[in-house]
Amino acid sequence: MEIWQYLINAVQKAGADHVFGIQGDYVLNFFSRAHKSSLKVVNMCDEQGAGFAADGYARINGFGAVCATYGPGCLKLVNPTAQAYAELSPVLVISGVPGVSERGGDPLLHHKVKSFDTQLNVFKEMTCAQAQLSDAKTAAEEIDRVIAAVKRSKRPGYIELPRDMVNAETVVCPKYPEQEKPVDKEALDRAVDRAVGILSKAQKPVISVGMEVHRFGFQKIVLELIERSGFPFVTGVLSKSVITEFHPQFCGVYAGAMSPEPVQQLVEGADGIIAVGPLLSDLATGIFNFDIDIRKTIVPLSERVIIGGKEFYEAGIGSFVPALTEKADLFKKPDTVFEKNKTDVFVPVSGQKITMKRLIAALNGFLDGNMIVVADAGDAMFAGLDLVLAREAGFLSPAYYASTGFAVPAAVGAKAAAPDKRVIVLEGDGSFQMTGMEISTAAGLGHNTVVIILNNGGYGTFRKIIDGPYNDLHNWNYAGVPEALNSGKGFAVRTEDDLISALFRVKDHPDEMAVIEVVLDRMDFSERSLLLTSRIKSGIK
Ligand SMILES: Cc1ncc(C[n+]2csc(CCOP(=O)(O)OP(=O)(O)O)c2C)c(N)n1
Ligand SMILES: [Mg+2]
Repeated sequence: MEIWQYLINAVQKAGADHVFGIQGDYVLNFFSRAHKSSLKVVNMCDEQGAGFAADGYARINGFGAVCATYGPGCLKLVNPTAQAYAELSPVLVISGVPGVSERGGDPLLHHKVKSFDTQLNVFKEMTCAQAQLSDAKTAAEEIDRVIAAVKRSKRPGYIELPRDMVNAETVVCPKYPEQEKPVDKEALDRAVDRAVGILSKAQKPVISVGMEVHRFGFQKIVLELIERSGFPFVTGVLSKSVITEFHPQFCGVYAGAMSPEPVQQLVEGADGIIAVGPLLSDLATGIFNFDIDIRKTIVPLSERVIIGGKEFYEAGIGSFVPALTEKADLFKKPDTVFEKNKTDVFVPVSGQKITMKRLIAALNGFLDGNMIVVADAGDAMFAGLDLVLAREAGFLSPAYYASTGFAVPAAVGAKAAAPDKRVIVLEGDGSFQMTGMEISTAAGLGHNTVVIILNNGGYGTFRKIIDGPYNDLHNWNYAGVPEALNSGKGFAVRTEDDLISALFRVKDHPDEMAVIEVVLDRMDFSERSLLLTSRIKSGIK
């Protein structure tokens, strides 16, 4: 089989039927072949957008791919690949590079930086495995090695395809199924007994569902633990909606000091916490402000379990959680009464200026289980944490690495991965000005995406920390964007009535793309954003 064909087959076998990217002469041959294959190639406006699209696709689909040319193309993928690495998104980066036969004497071929390997060296910092397909004999094996590492670790991988190797014949080697690491039954029993010891004494237990539950596909076994134990559960900023938020035991999104009062009390007042697969970043904990007794915590991770803060066992979520669930009779609390995060009901007040708080209340009435929300870094994400979503994994956000400009391109990937769903983008004006042009890609693909732009005149998040002209942006006619694209409908929302009529119109036109510009006061922030920035400000002083 020729290398290009093997690579396309391998991407498809890994689970992706789309690849996002932009071509260039080093990747043109591969691109044209991919276009003719059954893989769907999505041409984006910019490589950074392609990287975010592949990330959004991978977060929903479990594997994504992006393809770019050497140098200026692929180096624009650095930021989205870094985000995918930091937030466990399995994306394969494929770069067409100068041919093996062109490199003798180290010529100044266009797009080269310092050496032919500069790009590879950069990507080593943000990928779990790398391969240069410069030897046809081993190319197939190398492709398999990188893709297996991506699937296993849920981190990006990197493959360079020299342009003179695209049509070289590679040797297809037999596949051996990956051996699962055997479970140490004794260690597992010890861990479960110890956890049962904590939980059986707990009067106010809680389960916190973390990001790894989604990334490694443990939703089913965690849901079983939740239901058999009867414990209330919360999610975190990176795991919002991993389990449906319509579940009767769901109480809200916990983020340390950046949490609504009832959710903070539920978690910090607990005397037994099962925190499954968390990522305890600053943004997930209100800048590390959380008052939890570590001795009462049980933290199953993908490959180990930490109990009481110090003991490590050779078991991970996959074996530990079902074993703990089996003993649920020893600690279950089926009749516990717990307080949930409250959501406001939205009844529009005529002529009333729209605010962030009321927007979220209105969206809670608008969203349904057929929608996926992609919220960008900034107040879109903080405010978005209090949206209540019926759909599992219906909320995507770069809540740790926090690269602004994620949402519109990620929505292109999300829609490609879930074509029967409607994607709702929630993002700030600043983020939209960074990568919003990818709405053109969405329009070209006929997507019915709804982009809600929170226009607060600039980088609002920083106004509360240190304000100045560096937080201001030139104002656009955001509602005019669909007209410029010859696609979709634009709305400028200033009042509650404007908002409700825009949302009705959007619901009534399920096939139409829409941009809803929500004009907010410059100093109108969500409660969570205010809590966070006051912490940051006190750290800066
Ligand atoms: C790529 C990138 N550049 C800069 C930042 C720093 N940053 C964080 S929030 C933010 C403001 C974004 O503005 P907007 O999208 O309008 O959101 P708002 O703060 O107004 O809610 C910026 C620039 C970042 N996180 N990522
Ligand atoms: Mg803004």
